[in-house]
Amino acid sequence: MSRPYIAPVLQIVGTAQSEAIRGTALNEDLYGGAGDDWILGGGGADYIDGGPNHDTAAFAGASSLYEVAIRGGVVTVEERASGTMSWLVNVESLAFDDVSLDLSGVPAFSPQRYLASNPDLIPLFGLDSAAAAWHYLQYGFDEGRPFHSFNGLEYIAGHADLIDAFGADSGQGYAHYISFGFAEGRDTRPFNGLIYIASHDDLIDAFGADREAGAIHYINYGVAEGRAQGDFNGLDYIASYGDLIDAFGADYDAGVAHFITYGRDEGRDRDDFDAAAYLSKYEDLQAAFGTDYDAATAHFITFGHYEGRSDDLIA
Ligand SMILES: [Ca+2]
Ligand SMILES: [Ca+2]
Ligand SMILES: [Ca+2]
Repeated sequence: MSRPYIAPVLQIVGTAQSEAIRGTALNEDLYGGAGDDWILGGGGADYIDGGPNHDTAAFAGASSLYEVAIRGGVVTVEERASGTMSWLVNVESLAFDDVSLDLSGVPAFSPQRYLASNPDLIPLFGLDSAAAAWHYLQYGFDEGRPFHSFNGLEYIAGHADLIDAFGADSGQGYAHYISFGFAEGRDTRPFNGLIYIASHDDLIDAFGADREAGAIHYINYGVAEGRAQGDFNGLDYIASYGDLIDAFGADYDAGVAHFITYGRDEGRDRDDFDAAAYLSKYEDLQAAFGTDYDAATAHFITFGHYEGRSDDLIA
């Protein structure tokens, strides 16, 4: 049962310090900002974003007066008597008069990341975080919408002007895509932190299969060092080995991660599959895929390997 969104009458924005923030009986948006904040909505339908660090949302009276629910990364606290509901993100603890509730296991939720992951919602909400979080709560969760598929660091890493403007600040990446990048038609996945790591032996040693660390390294150091973003191809790697075909199918990122975690140390080749040769042998594949080598490689992994086809021009 969905409820209408009620816009707040007040916004209260904290500082980067740890602090106590008190709302009123009105409907408010309360932002803790950085620091370990203690936030009291004070009644009404409040949107509370604790921000970074360990934050506590306080509610007057005993816990039995309230109903708490968790949907994805959004927590709701409803007053049983009135039915008034507040919704909270990035809050790590709830404090009632009689008891505290640990929320540290609830995943982080960025309304802007949610919008960037669901571009059809960008024209509806723009930078209105409270309304975006409300949409997730009322619709997005049940619709199975993703809330963190957009990667702000990889978005920045793939656009030189954004590296200059923002550095490794994922939040700026979300906001830029919502405000500008979406309308400009910018590529949302222009850089892959795993491919970057897999293409440089020293980064494999330093980071393993940590794609965010790869993006941060490229933004902070790699671009200035003139490093290549990398051309490791997860499908070509999988197609090179029958055991990987069986294990991963045509899962590009799984192939890249396997090479980083195991394949390099096992002495495996990065690419021992010749997609051009594979295509050249089969007219039906040429008709289907033209010169799309990735599509041909995916075909080999999913079907060709099991049909006894090969990239071997002699056989
Ligand atoms: Ca604060
Ligand atoms: Ca309030
Ligand atoms: Ca927090």
